[in-house]
Amino acid sequence: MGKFQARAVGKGDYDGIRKQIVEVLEQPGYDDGSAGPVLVRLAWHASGTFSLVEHNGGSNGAGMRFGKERDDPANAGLVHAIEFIMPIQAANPWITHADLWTLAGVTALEAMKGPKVPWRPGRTDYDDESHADDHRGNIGDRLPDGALGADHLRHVFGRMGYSDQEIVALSGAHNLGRCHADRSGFDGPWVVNPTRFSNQYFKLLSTRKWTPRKWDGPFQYETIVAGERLMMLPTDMALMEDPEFKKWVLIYAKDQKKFFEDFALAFGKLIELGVDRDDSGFSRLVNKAAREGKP
Ligand code: DDH
Repeated sequence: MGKFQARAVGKGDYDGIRKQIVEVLEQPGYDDGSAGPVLVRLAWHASGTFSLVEHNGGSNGAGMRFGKERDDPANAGLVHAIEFIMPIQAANPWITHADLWTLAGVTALEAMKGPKVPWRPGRTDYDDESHADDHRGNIGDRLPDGALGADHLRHVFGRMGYSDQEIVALSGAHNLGRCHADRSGFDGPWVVNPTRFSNQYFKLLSTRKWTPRKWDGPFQYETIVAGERLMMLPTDMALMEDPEFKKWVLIYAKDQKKFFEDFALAFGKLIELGVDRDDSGFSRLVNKAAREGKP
């Protein structure tokens, strides 16, 4: 693990927090040497539980600190992300966990040469698990299942209010990081350099020949690039199989600038899901202590 030492900065000094997040990213003994990808995934899983219809879930509350959501198999491994940045919150109790998790995601993206994603503070933390459950209901089936296809993607992302184009743009996050056999059961990275954000994922998805991997793990696809085995989930391949999705895969494979612009908009929308601010800028679904300025 890195030699990072968290420091207290003034209340509201989000740039001071960002600097420390950038320092945390360097993790020589972990995965590909960076905490960045798993921090992006933390921001996504914190937010991607939102339901437009039921109006619950979303990035407010930081419910993943509590048993039920933390232990959801879909969130396996995200405890590492939470632990990487925990010292920053411990040194700066004025920032909510929910704000820190989303800020860490956008800061990591930018540090990995991705686009700048708009971020605003104001998320509040649930006081306890029962509070979290009140607002979240049963979130177990809300995050996508990599073994499924295009209908499932439209169902999951439609529930959050996303279009086909936005689904494809967001899926480009798989330029980063890897699957871990001991977390999701799937295995390997999608691209050769998984700590640098780019449109490689779309290029590889649309140009390589992908074949089923012969192994005793879950069904996934593979291709070999420069001696390295890369992977795609069935949900990734669904983006090439469905004509509407494929159209956007081909556009993003050719035009990285367009991908970055669309990704920044879709990710910015993601981390605001369920935040529901009032005039003070704080979320209505509120932890009273945080609202009153207490740690
Ligand atoms: Fe993902 N993702 N994701 N993903 N994801 C995994 C890893 C990462 C799906 C499944 C998996 C998004 C969409 C989908 C990231 C970001 C985003 C893993 C591997 C699985 C499985 C977990 C593990 O074993 O550690 C599926 C299915 C979908 C979908 O159907 C669309 C989106 C929208 C994002 C986003 O950020 C906007 C990142 C980053 C990772 C790498 C994590 C790591 O630890 O490395």
